[in-house]
Amino acid sequence: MGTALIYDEEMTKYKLLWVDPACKIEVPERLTASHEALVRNGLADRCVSLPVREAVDAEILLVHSEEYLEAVKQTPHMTLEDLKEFTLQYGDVYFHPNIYHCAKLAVGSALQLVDGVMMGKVKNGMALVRPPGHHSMRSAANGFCVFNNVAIAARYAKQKYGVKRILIVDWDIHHGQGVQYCFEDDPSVLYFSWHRYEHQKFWPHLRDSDYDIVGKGDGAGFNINVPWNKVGMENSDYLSVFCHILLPVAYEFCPDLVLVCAGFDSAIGDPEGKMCATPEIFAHLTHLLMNLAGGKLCAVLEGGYNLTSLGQSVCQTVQSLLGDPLPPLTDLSGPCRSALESLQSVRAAHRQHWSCLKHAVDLPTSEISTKRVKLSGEEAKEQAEEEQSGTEEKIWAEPLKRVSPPVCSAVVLPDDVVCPDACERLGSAEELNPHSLILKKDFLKDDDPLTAFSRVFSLIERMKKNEIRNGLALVGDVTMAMTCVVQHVAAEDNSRILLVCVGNGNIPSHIKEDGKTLVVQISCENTVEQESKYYVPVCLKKSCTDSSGFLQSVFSVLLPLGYQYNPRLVLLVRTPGSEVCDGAWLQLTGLLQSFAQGHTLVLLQEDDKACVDPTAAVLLGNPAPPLGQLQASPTEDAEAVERIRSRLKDDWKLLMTAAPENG
Ligand code: Q9C
Ligand code: ZN
Repeated sequence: MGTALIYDEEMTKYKLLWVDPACKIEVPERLTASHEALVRNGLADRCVSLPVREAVDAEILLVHSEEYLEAVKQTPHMTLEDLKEFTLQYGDVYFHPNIYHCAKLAVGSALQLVDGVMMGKVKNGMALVRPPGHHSMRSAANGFCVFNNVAIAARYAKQKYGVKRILIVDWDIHHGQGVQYCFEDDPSVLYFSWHRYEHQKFWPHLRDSDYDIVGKGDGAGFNINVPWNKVGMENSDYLSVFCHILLPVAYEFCPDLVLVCAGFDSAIGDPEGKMCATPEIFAHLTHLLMNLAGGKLCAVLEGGYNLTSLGQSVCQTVQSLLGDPLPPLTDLSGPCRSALESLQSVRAAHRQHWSCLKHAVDLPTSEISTKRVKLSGEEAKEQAEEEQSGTEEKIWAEPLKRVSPPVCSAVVLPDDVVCPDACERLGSAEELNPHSLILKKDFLKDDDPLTAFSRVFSLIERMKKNEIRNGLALVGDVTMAMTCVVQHVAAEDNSRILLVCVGNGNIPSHIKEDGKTLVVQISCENTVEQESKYYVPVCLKKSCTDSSGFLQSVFSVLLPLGYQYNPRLVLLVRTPGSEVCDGAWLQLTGLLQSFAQGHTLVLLQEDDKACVDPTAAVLLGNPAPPLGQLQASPTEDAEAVERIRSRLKDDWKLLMTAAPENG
């Protein structure tokens, strides 16, 4: 099943016909630049192209009033003077004789995408549309938006497909107040938005956009606003919000469908957003949402006004939807002070609504984080001056190509284990096929262990050469296999291994101390061993039966550590005695594909045969199955996770969720 792309040149056929500085950035080239970037990078051809259609009145009326629809219907017949006049009643928007037609196509595109995904024609997709939608309200155009494309799509999905819970992620740099107003009392739609706010000094200047606006009545808790009170937010700031707010809440909510208000004015170079997150961040944001709702994700274009940054960001998003390996994110120095203040405020405002935030302590950090607790003194002054003159032109590197290796998953299995679905059993390493490689020989149970070793080592070598993306081995002794692999890989320069060990068991101390291996062990045994910067034992009393505690440690500890460590290889190990292969394990496997360009080696103990097929399916790029709405994790487990974060946050700044006290 493929990825849908919806685009029609017709939506480039309206523009601003008079002088209006507020609207001059919303140009037809936004759409052509996005589409041409997809074509140029060979991405458009890899998508399933779905036709656009005009939305009908009944669909528009799912969100908008009859009076407003009737008013907009008149615009194609208006003179230039009438259009100007009509426009004046709304904020930061313009009308054109063809915009009503385009606005119906924009809504229709979002609905076609929802149809494609809900009917199972495609697994996910993106709609490139103009005009955008998230600012438009029941009876008002606003912020370049005429009809609220995504809000209508959400109501449509509920009505037509009986979808129970919808998550809307609005990563555009403006607050989608139209979406908020539409669903603020509705607990079936969780709306998340981050937005440039600057304590209400930034457009649309609404009190309603602040962190303490959490929804009304039954909808309390289902509206999450993350205000950015400074410009210049970076990848670290965006990732922190995903790890410490959005992902835990989204998994607790357990949506049946994810809609993204995909605006790219939150990327570097954008004249509106003035943020510094690179286009690659959208590869990760997209990927991090792709294991929710069984992978049913529809992204609909909103803003984005730097044509270069926009094109690159659209490509990153679509490549993740297509399942290409994730680009590395470097320079993750941790969130800045202002971002931490926002994070802390949002978590506090939502503590009473979400169990995953109930135990969040967010004590101020004892130490001032180094580089990026900036925006004080000289630097802040320089930045203010730069902004006033408006001359600063951001420069960033073009994203690297994301090359899919010819082989996705290679598997080392004993003879008696049945080949996983979608894999072909091969006789030898030389017979690589495009999808999988099965090395039949039993690893480490063999009377010729050197041969067995060499197979796994050759698998790793091929990963390094990017001939294979990932691998899975079912072995006689996981601890020994893990030790050998780590020694083998750590022997060379620049090897950083992220070793994720699920289950009890001793990890040899030389691994924990080699300085090249970051070990995260999630177990249910109290460890008396020495914790260190590179050995992070997460002890969950109920980890074997409770996915909420397990996932909490994944979002709030493992993902931040992994992002900051930027490993070359992820080694994911299940030690004997871990319970049967469950949904949380599969989610973990999927989420870890964020790192090391997807170079993950999974080691399973030979009695874990039942885990092979589902794990292989996730390694092959299928979404992990949804876990169901999560219960609150046991208090002691939640507290254990919080303790780890506070112990390590000075070494690993992405673990921070509160601003330093001093400074
Ligand atoms: N300096 C979207 O991104 N304010 N809309 C413009 C120009 C309005 C943005 C001020 C921005 C609207 C979909
Ligand atoms: Zn925007």
